[in-house]
Amino acid sequence: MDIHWYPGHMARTRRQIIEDLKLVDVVIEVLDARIPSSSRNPEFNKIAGQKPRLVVLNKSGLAESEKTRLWLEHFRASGFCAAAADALQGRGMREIPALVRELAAPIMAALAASGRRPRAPRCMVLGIPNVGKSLLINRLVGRSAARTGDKPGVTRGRQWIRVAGNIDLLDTPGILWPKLEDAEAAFRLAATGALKDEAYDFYAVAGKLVHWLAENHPDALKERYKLDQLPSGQEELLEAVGAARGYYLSGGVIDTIKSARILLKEFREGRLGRYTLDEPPYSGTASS
Ligand SMILES: Nc1nc2c(ncn2[C@@H]2O[C@H](COP(=O)(O)OP(=O)(O)OP(=O)(O)O)[C@@H](O)[C@H]2O)c(=O)[nH]1
Ligand SMILES: [Mg+2]
Repeated sequence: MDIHWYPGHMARTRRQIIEDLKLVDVVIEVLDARIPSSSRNPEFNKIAGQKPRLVVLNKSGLAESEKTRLWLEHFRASGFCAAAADALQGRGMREIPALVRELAAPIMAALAASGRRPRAPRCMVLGIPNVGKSLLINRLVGRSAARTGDKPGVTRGRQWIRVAGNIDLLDTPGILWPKLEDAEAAFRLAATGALKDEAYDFYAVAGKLVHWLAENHPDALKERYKLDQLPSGQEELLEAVGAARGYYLSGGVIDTIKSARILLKEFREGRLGRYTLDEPPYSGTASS
């Protein structure tokens, strides 16, 4: 799978983030609950490692609950404060400001002790593209303060937003890291929608995905597309989906490109079921 995924603006954003980190007390690292490990930017530990951090597993409504629980356990065992959320469903929204305030409390206390004027805790929201940073912020503030969208790269510049109850949140554009060595992680990022369309071969990703579903969750695939049996190859599976849905080109040829697009879209929307693609490490034993 050929992935070109480090456009110049990400390098600029990364520099801006490093600059802005000096201004904030706490970092919220938003991960995709379907891929808590693949959606982790390994650079964040380097650039934000010193700040108190809350790890939020967002889109948890699209992930397997038990695996989300195990992932939370893993992050906590690794020393992070961690919470699950679903910004679309509005779940987990009360817990986050409370945890941010808790993490910021020692800094606020130190400020007060040094006689400085009290101010709201400042919190940067970090994460790879499309994990729901901006929607999470909107949910926390209870209005559409930040622009959101169902594709990566919606937030272009930084933006401060104040939450009622006194936290200042900094929305940031999603960034990836320059080199992706792990092809499996690249596939999971593409399948869940973290990469721009131009950055990957959607047909190859849909092919791999339909094959993964056929191997691991055949009943979900059969039920969604009303298939009695599943052929074995990727191409044949996309053909079966296209035939079942009536995606034909002139001459009776099945439009497998359309099948691929629809399959990816429906998978991302959770219409094929809730899946956690990254297996949680054994609880309590893993390092960060
Ligand atoms: N199902 C589900 N969808 C979500 C959730 N959070 C965000 N989304 C959707 O995911 C898409 C991306 O949301 P954004 O908030 O724009 O993502 P972002 O992280 O700000 O993305 P960039 O600005 O591109 O880095 C939108 O279509 C949201 O509606 C969630 O918790 N559950
Ligand atoms: Mg955004």
